[in-house]
Amino acid sequence: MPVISKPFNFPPAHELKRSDITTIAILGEGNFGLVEKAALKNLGGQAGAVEVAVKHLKLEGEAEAKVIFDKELKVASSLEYHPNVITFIGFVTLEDPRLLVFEFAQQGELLKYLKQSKMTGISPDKLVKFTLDVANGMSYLSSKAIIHRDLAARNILVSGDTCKISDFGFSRLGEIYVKMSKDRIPIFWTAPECLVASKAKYNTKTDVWSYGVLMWEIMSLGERPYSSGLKGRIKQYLEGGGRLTKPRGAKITYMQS
Ligand code: ACK
Repeated sequence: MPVISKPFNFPPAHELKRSDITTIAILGEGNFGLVEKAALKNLGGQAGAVEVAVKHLKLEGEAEAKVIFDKELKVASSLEYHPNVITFIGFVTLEDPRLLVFEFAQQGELLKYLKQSKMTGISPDKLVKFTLDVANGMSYLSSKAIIHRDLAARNILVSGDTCKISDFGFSRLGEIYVKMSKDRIPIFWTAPECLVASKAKYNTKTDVWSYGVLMWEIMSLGERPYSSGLKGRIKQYLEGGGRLTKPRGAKITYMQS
């Protein structure tokens, strides 16, 4: 079954028929419900089916899941094709369970991919290419005034040799102030100026901070940033000049100024 790896003639994201979607396998749990691999028929007059990833909105409870679903629908709908951003194909919103349908990325989450590559080996060139892929994708998002706010290796997908930005449930259009409950903040990826109880101000620059942590995750092959002991005092640690340590195994030497 073909995977959507380059743009072909299909319409912008639109309402899809549930009857055109056939589940192939369950991939895991996403931010607002189950994620499945599926086959989608009748896409833009394509003969046969294409592989897609389908995100389900949980049916019961959790108003928060619905909010995240709606945000992801809104942001994903504003995107056009970009090779480093997961392609949004369409949605089912007229009947339950509601679905968001994306391009299927064969190799799955970057974080798992990096951890596996500790066993299989991976070239430094490929790691550098991954960092460039994410930078290209983020440059596109910022050109559309989208702030991702949850940039991390767990939210990047790998398709062939290419990284694609995914998971727009916490993304916003334009510069904003948000009050977030503390436990929803991915603290080790968040810029220190946003580690406040209310009115955190996010913008492209705060995404750049997260991108730095993501580069560290790539170069350390999926290790967790910072020691877990810093959890309650990461803001003070960063403001005091503390930083991520050199990724284990990195051969980079830093120039003293
Ligand atoms: O490593 P994975 O298979 O990649 O496990 C997670 C799981 O669903 C929960 O998020 C996978 N996943 C999410 N979106 C996609 C996608 N568009 N293509 C392929 N796998 C996906 C993710």
